[in-house]
Amino acid sequence: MTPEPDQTSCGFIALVGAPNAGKSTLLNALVGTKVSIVTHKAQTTRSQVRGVVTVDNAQLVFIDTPGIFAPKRRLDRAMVDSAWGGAGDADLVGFIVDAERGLTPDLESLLEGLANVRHPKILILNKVDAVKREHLLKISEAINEKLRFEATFMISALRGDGVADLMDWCVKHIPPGPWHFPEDHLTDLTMAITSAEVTREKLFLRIHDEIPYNATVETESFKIQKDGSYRIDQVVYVTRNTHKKIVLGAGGQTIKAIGAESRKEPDGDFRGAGSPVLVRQGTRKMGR
Ligand SMILES: Nc1nc2c(ncn2[C@@H]2O[C@H](COP(=O)(O)OP(=O)(O)OP(=O)(O)O)[C@@H](O)[C@H]2O)c(=O)[nH]1
Ligand SMILES: [Mg+2]
Repeated sequence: MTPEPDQTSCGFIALVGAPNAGKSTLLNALVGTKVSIVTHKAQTTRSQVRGVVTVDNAQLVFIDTPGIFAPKRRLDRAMVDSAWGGAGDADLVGFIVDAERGLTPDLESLLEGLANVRHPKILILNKVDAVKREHLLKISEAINEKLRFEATFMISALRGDGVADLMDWCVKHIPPGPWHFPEDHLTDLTMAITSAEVTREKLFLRIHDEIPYNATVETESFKIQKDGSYRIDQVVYVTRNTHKKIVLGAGGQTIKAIGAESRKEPDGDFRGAGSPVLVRQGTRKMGR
């Protein structure tokens, strides 16, 4: 039963950090299902993705954000602005650091930016599965010397280690207030957007160099069929004709494989009967 609004708490917690730190992996671990796409490549996430966790009387809205880096292109600027915007809107800011990389000069400048964000911050050292403990303690000390954090967590988003402790801490530190989403809500993204994101993930995994960074995926139609499967028509927009040829592959093999992989998502939500993916050359607003 949903508790009375005067007995509930609700908090927005932004997950910010350098590209590839594991923010999206952490969001998925917190929510318990895949809501944000993940690849081994930096700059996968292009705009904010909210993941909702409702435990007892508390609702936690985690905001996955694009990695923060020195922007070069217009899209880069939009991505970085979106990340800082996420931090500015939140009740709590989780700063995710790839412990394998440690305190790099890029991270130092990110910390300087973070100092301007007024909300309480927590430090989340991720990828502890790949780092020796003494090294972790050194990084933690060095970062805590630079900026005040309310708490430090050492986690492996990939394995789930430390994620429950982080969640418990957040539950205890969010303000009282009414919930923003229904109890069973997991994300603010529609299935049309999530399915386009999944295809973009497969594009990132299969196509190399700059092509996926310049590509956008759009769901043109999303229909539930009589047998319960989905029919999803999508278009991949690329900026150059040469890119179109590469994304299509010889005889359309590459795009066919991308479509097949998208339909194999573990949750099975996007398994469509036909679900063709088209490739067009043209420009599109690149939000995601
Ligand atoms: N070993 C290890 N790898 C991890 C862990 N968490 C994430 N990764 C890997 O790090 C890579 C980047 O993960 P993402 O979750 O996409 O990182 P991100 O911070 O969202 O990256 P952007 O969206 O590009 O900013 C992927 O290959 C993940 O599998 C972890 O705890 N341990
Ligand atoms: Mg991401």
